[in-house]
Amino acid sequence: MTTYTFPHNFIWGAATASYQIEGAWNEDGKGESIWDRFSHTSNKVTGGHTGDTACDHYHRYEEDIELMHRLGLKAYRFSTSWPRIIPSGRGKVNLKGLDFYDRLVDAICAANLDPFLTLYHWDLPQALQDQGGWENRDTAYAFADYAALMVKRLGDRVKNWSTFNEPAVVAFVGNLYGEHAPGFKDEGIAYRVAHNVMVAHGLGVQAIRNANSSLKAGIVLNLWPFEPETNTPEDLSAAENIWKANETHFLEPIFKGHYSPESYEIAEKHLTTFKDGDMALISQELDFWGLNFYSRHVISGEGEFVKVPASEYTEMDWEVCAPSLRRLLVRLYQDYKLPPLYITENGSAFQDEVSADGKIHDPRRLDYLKQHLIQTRLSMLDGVDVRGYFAWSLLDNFEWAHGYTKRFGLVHVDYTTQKRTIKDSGEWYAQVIRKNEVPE
Ligand code: IFM
Repeated sequence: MTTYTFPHNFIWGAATASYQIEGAWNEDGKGESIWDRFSHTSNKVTGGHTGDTACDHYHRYEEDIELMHRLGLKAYRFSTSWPRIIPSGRGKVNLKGLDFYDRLVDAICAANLDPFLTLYHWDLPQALQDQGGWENRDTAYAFADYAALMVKRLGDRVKNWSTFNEPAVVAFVGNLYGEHAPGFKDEGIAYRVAHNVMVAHGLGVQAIRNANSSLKAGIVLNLWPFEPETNTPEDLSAAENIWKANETHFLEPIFKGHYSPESYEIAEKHLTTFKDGDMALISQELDFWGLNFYSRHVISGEGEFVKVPASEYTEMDWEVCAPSLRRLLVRLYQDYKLPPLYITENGSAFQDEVSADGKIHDPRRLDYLKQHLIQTRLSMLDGVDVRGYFAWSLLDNFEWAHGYTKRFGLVHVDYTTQKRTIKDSGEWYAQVIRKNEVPE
């Protein structure tokens, strides 16, 4: 039996995001976020679900940190809710909100976990959306002020700071496909949002470093490789063209300092707020970057998405294809000059049942995790500088437009009682962490 041993300093973690777990949507002075507004609007989220209570982490964070401790995690990736801290997005600070994150970070550190903080995981203050949201360049400056405030308060304990989680989802799922808050379906808005979010990232990196030069700053991108259905020249070129038009939209500006010709062709006419100096701001050197990887797209010669009959698909209808993670990583490190990498999210949604013994046997999630960890290790042996891995997610939680119908957690949450139960996959992950190796 092969075992895959990881370097002794490899960081094993799990991730969550504020809106998906915290609840307490209007407590202790918190302002409304675009996700509060969106989920409170009918027909936006499956079943009319909202994040009003979610996993009630705002009140139960100590219990959740105890769970992380039991799993043996070395690090915890979470995001802070901007409207909890600055209810109107700029100006007056809500001290109770700031105190919450202060207590949270203290408790994370007391449990010997390394906090990895993301400043923006989609819950924009609604007050800023009312002034144009990310389409308004001023939001980027407000973001930088928020970043500086957070660093001043938490930078003595939090070393790793990500500006944004998945800017592509922010821009396109929220503003072109209308499936996420704020729910627009407008190509122009989407491309302007994408650009302003990158500007905000650049300003955020500056703000983090100006506030405390010893910190590490990065960004988290979600990337889906586009792979050909077969190796015919038609399939290969169709997949490559779609990759370039879609997936390089953030990669090239951030890591090369210019838009790729393929994505700029569409973006250019919309970029009314582009300013000289933007690309230098956007492409500042980073200390690390995060990759959120879930699956791949398979493309036919006609440029159509195809399903692979022999493959397994998760509840999200995402193909399980771990080797494409390794192929993606190797390609990225050939195409770009990249800083060290954390896999900041990776995981799978499957239906779970609590069995008679009270346990959650989730062999498919366990196997997904195992296959992706093996491919992560293989990519490291290929030379990719992966420093850590964060499973998505610590807890079952609010899966955006799908509400609570998709469960990604290592820990099961009963949303009626808020009882947490570590799933088999979570127990298995704990053993991997303990031994620092993955058995085949
Ligand atoms: O739940 C999300 C997370 O918020 C961002 N990345 C993908 C996950 C699964 O869809």
